[in-house]
Amino acid sequence: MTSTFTVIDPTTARPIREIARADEAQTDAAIARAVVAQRSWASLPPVARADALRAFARVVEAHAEELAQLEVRNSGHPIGSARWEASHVAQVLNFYAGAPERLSGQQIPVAGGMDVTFHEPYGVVGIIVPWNFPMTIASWGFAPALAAGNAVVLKPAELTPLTAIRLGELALEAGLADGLFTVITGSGSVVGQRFVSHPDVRKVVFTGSTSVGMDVAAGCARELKPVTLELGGKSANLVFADADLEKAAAAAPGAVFDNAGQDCCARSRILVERSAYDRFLELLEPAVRAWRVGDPADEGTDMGPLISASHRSTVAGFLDGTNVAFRGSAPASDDPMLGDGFWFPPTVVLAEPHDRIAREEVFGPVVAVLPFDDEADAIRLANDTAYGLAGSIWTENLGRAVRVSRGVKSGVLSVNSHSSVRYWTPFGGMKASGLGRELGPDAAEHFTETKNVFFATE
Ligand code: TAP
Repeated sequence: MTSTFTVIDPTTARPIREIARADEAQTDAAIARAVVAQRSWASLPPVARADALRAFARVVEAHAEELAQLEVRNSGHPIGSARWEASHVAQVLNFYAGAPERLSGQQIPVAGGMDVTFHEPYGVVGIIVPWNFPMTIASWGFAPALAAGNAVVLKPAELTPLTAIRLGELALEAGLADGLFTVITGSGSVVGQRFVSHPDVRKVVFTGSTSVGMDVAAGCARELKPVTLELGGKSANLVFADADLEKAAAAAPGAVFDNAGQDCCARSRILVERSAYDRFLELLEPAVRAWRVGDPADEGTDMGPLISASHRSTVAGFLDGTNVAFRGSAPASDDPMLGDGFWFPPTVVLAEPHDRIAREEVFGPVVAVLPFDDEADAIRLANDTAYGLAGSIWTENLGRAVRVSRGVKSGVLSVNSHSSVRYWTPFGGMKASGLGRELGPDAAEHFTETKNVFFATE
């Protein structure tokens, strides 16, 4: 009998659906189908692969509202965010639909002949996705991997498989061959590990926690298999006294409480220049209190629930012994509609650099605020973490913005804004935040290996 798991709506704590849990043999069978589908896919003319990906994008766009509603239900994402995410998947597919015709190799001058390089697809790529942004993160892997001529097997997180399952169905509806893009539901320790150990999966893309990512990387090393890792973060939001403080304070809640803080790029440390510290907190408090936490299906909601009861306990545990400055609101437990959801109010904590709350990733709506003395101290504190994913710098001094953005060891920084993700610019982390880059103009090439061929002419 096939084992199953129950998908829960985090807004109501009620079950949504039972999903089959694939075992190793079923995973192997999907990989075997992918091997066959990849050969035909890679032999198509580039324009045919481009057209197929555009067709997939059109079908996703036509089902964007359905995908968004599914994400609201399965992940508790506010409907406005979920709509953005569904459209983003279509945009990522459209962007990488341009890649098959642009994956040019080189012609290198040599004596006695001609030397050219080819970007060969790996074959089958295994993609392991976390629960926080189920469809967007999936698309960052599958769109460029397919564009480069690979087949994809994709494992969504058990907590949030519904949009990935639907994307797999939409791929077939769009005309992609059976086996070319297969979504396999099941546990990380079985399906995910099989991607790592199976000899026919030639590259792995993993997004998730740093601890599991290190295990995945170690397993891939044993197989000499390339791996891309997108892991955790403890990103700094640096606010200098010369910044537009009103603007910086108004933007700060969105930078950390978006998706209930379950965002690897969350600016979960706000570092404020000491001379502006009190004023900044005064401005931050009303912005945090105005952050609307509630039913994600409601158009006016900024933030929904956390993903699970156990994750809520983990997040709450981070507050033990901390100095809470102020909190926003969340639906009360006696709310008849929403009381059983995994609610957690946005929380602002005053911290010292050595505090756990200032060092570890909470992955919830909690932000630590710390003062700094000068530019050098700001860079030192920003870098005083194992992570290096994202960060923001608020200053009206251009020279300082350049110096600090070069000094902070993070993969994705933004000045006077909190943007992190544009599909046409590179994304990824330094240090314990990851290995390799996703998105941007070069992502399809990262799903290929270079072949060099010399043709003798004499
Ligand atoms: P993980 O527990 O690491 O899970 C991520 C994915 O890996 C899930 O699909 C999980 O499957 C699977 N997995 C678990 N154990 C595995 C194993 N031994 N081998 C192979 N796959 C395995 O993380 P999470 O709780 O889902 O996500 C939260 C963490 O991810 C946070 O630390 C966050 O910062 C990080 N994250 C980073 C990014 C980027 S872009 N850098 C984006 C999102 C999240 P199951 O279904 O069994 O859990």
